[in-house]
Amino acid sequence: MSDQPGRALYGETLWISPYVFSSFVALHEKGLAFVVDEVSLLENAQQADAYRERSLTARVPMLDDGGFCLAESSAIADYLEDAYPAPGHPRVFPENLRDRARARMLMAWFRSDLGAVREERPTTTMFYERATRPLSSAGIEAAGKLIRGAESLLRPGASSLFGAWCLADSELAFMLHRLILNGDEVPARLRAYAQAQWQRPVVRAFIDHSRPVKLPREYWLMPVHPADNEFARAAREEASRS
Ligand SMILES: N[C@@H](CCC(=O)N[C@@H](CS)C(=O)NCC(=O)O)C(=O)O
Repeated sequence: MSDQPGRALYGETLWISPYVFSSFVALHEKGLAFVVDEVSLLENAQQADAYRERSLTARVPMLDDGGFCLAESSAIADYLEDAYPAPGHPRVFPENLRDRARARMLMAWFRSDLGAVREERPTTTMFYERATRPLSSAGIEAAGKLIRGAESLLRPGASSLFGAWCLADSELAFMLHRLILNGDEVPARLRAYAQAQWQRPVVRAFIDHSRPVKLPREYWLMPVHPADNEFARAAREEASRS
């Protein structure tokens, strides 16, 4: 664990966490220098005393900003916007109050709803092997809800939700890529928007970051995954056969 005064983002070793992605993008877009300290969730390192005490949540991401530690990606984004405001630093949320509220609404929505998209199209299927099963009816319903929400906010031809990039654009592009990369249906307009957002240099820096070539076998065996998750179940069945 980094003991340098300065700024560190605690992420994870596979570089597949959507929440670490959010904090990584926010820090970069703010123009702040930081190091990434990788916590091995596979080895349960988030439960080590020192990390648990500093993060309170024993989860990643955690930001250490000169000794001030903060977990929860949405709190990290809010803190960065307040601690490093415009005009000295680029905004990560829209300037307009209502757009800002909408951006935060979207980010809260991605974290609290649309569970079937997150479960059936986990980030392992974006960065490692693609999903092999079609979306279930719950998955289709959640994907439809995501698509309808995005379509009603994104004006035709717009390359960002609120007139200029904000963190909700990167998060929406990330959510849509769960579907796009797995060959699920996404309307052309949204696909074009998400693919353009995907090319943003900071987004690419996360996506293209080196990660283990193969998804470690233990990943889906981690107790943190719900027992009824199809990927966790398949991994347990495979482990019991070998
Ligand atoms: N709501 C949290 C979610 C963080 C989260 O779920 N982190 C996962 C990695 S994607 C984690 O640390 N899992 C390990 C554990 O819960 O023990 C946020 O937005 O930061």
